[in-house]
Amino acid sequence: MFGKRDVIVHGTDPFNAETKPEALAASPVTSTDVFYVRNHGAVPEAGDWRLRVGGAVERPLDLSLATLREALPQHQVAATLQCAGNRRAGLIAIRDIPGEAPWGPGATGTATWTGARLADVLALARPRAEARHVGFEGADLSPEAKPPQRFGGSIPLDKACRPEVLLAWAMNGEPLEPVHGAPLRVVVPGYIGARSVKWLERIELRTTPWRGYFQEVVYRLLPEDGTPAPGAGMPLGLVALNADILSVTPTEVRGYAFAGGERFITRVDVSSDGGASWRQAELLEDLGPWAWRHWRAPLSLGPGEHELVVRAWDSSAATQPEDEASLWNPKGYVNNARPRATLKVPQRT
Ligand SMILES: Nc1nc2c(c(=O)[nH]1)N[C@H]1C(S)=C(S)[C@@H](COP(=O)(O)O)O[C@H]1N2
Ligand SMILES: [Mo]
Repeated sequence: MFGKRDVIVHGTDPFNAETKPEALAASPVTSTDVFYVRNHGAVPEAGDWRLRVGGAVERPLDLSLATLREALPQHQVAATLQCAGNRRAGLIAIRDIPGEAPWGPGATGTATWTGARLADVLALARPRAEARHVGFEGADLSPEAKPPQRFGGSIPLDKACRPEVLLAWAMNGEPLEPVHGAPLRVVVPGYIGARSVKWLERIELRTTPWRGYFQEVVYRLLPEDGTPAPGAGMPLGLVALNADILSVTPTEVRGYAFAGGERFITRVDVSSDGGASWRQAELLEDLGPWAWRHWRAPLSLGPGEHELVVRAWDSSAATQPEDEASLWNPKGYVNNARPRATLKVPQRT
């Protein structure tokens, strides 16, 4: 079903599923068949497909996939996608968040994306001087939206012109799967997953950010006492520094750390005494500036109960907040608290 194996399913209509920790730990590049899926409506039927580029441009475009693939240089980027709701379960444990999926650590993953640079397409369309934002609209109709509408969102024009932002038709060297946005999706490294619009059909150059439901009402960080309403709270864009634990044994702890934005991971510390003392973890394979780092630290835990805590640091010298209690928000976004795990090592008999 859905061409996905061995995932934790949070919903079937629409399909939503996260990668199990052991599958994330298996490789710094997440295998496509277990890569998380976040959908807000049904996967659209494949059909005649065109990409239209319009709005504040000198030259509106109507492109076929063949034109995109053949007329423009092809590029690859290893990039981590992370849903703003990743790790929400930790916030729900503080106080319930009805109607939102209890994502664990697996609403994130890293893939190698292949496609054309959005910048190259924009250069053909020639944005007018007043253009400030680039909007993306998918082919999927979301019944969750008020009113029901296609999924969409925008990024600043400055970011859209960066070389890392791709219109991707392949993932991990294979044609993009329907559930991940075939035939074409945006990949915006460093931004929340919601801006990497799947089933892309329309690009709109704008003077203002996207006004649709998925940017004006949701995917916004509300104050603790706030309620979702158009324009309420702050729009999420750049991903915040985050990390989680993927496996623990008495001899080793492993996990991921993702800096987000244009920052990179500089260090990961591990404590096995509840945060009283810290030791540096080893950072594993470096897939480039847009991907997470896996990390590992040896442990030698004797019999008893041990409280593990992890804190990642990024290139702005920021580290993760202490705990979820200080981060709770009504939609349950951006849980980037220090991950914790309790390990009981039995007495040897
Ligand atoms: N058209 C469309 N694009 C979309 C979505 C969607 O529901 N429809 N979900 C977004 C969200 S919230 C995330 S986190 C990522 C997830 O991408 P994936 O399902 O390929 O992992 O896609 C984004 N792009
Ligand atoms: Mo998301």
